[in-house]
Amino acid sequence: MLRPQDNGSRERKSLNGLWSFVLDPDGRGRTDRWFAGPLAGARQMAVPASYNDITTDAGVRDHVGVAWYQLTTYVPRGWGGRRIVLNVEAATHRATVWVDETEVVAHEGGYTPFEADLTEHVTPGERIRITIAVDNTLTFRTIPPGIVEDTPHGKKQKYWHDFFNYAGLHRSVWLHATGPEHLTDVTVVTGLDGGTGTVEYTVESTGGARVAVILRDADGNPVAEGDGARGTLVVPDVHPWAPGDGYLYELDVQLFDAAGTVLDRYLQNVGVRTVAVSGTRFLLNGEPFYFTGFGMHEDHTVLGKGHNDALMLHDFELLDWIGANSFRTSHYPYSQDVLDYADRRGIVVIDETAAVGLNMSVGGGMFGAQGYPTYSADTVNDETQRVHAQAIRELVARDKNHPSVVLWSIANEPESETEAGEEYFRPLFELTRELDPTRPVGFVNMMMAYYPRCRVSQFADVLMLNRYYGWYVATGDLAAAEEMWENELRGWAAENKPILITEYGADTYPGLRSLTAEPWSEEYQTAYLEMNHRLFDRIDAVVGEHVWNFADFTTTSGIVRVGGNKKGVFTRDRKPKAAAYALRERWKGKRP
Ligand code: GCB
Repeated sequence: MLRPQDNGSRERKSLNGLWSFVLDPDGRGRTDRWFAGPLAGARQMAVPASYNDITTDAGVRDHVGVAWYQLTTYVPRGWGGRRIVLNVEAATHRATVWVDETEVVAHEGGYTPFEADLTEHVTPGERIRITIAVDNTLTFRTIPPGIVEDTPHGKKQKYWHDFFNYAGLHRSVWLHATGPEHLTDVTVVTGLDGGTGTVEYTVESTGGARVAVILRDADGNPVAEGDGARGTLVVPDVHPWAPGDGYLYELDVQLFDAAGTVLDRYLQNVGVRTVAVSGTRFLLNGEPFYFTGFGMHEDHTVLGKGHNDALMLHDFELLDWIGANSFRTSHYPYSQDVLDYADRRGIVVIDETAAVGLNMSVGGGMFGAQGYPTYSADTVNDETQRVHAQAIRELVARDKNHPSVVLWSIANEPESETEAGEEYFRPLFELTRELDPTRPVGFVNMMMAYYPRCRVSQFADVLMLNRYYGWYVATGDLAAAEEMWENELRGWAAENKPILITEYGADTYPGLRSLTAEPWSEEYQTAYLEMNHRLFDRIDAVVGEHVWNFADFTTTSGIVRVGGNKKGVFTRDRKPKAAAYALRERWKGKRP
């Protein structure tokens, strides 16, 4: 699937704005055919946004089940004879779409795009009614998993991950048009040999029309051309894409009819770079790379997980200010706008699926539900694995061309110390490598699968570890924490793989100060991070540090969360805590 684009051969029309919106707590809408007319009793809802925090109504915030969105719009008059497509960048977690009274598509998975061909169902110049039923329910057959408990006070959604189950149309919705014969996919794989770059391209299209490509540099000058649906372009004196230097070429892909008329066109950004793992080194363009940065969240006041360009730009400015060269899309695929911008800024990305919380023993029920085995016929099972595999397929298909993406993370903190975990993950690693042989693959290991208990890390190219010595373990005792952590880390270091510390952090209440570095104080967060850094600097196999978290974020409520998770180095509204200055000094050499 190609992202909608405006380029002279393709047009797109944004459907962002205010839609009609109504909750469906009893799940009657489908049987009662709510798509067949205007939604009764609807209020307005902003797209893109999570619906949860827009209103003042707890019923909206804590809704479990289906919510209906509806928009009446016009198909542009000039689109006669065109192929007309509806593209939804994200509907969390599952959606069914109708155009007028016709069901046109259904999709599972809250963070990857889907589309429906509307050509047969609409008339250019005429009005259409688009209705999208979005279901936020998490079950053992969804990624991420959850359970809905029927209580005397209504349905309650429980899950094993530590962020609020925001839902809705989180990203843009488009109508777009192409010619009937059109390009369907573009894949690029880049290489470097000294000062020469290569761009191996594969183009897919309907019909058998001729494909030609031109690669242009950032000034628009052609540097290589190719004829045919696949080939390798050679770029002498290449300007590689590198961390901090997001240099992009543009691959202009065109489809021609026999008379040489352009039928379709797609412009694909290309960053020429290589990724490899060698022993304990993570190599970008053949050079050892050390990751500095964060696990992040798409999480903002009012918007929830809704994408917003201004807030995105500000987050990248903060990454730059603090000296972060990278981040992980914890714990789901982020907006395509974020990845496009990371390409452009030269920020390195670890791209993660939404497979979080496949671990029923986390925190002794800290996140709300316990007493289940993780892997069993009734809990995480073959069907869950099938949904997980599909999530990996959609992630790789969406993000394969981003130079910023250097590593796939196929899950966060699953149960990985058991045989069942090993069996569950083996085929998923195989699948990811088959889909993309060019990038390393890993998953994020958690404390309960400490060295040498983990049975899944044998499949990973890179060891990604989340550890909280000094927070969840040896709370407040940094000397003990350092000793325990070092013992474990030295075990992992013997595995001869690069180690990335994907999470380490301490909840910190902004403004709470303490002379003796007490947990929750700003001083403790700084001292905790310093202890970790001393240790990482002693272990050669550590190739990166991602603090948990970039910013405070919303979680489900509970006794270990004070207005959400407070491990942010920035507050939720992006104000620095004291630790931000300490990190800036370490990562950028800048003193406060
Ligand atoms: C973790 C999880 C992350 C949580 C974090 C915490 O290990 O990966 O999602 O938010 O711990 O703060 O407990």
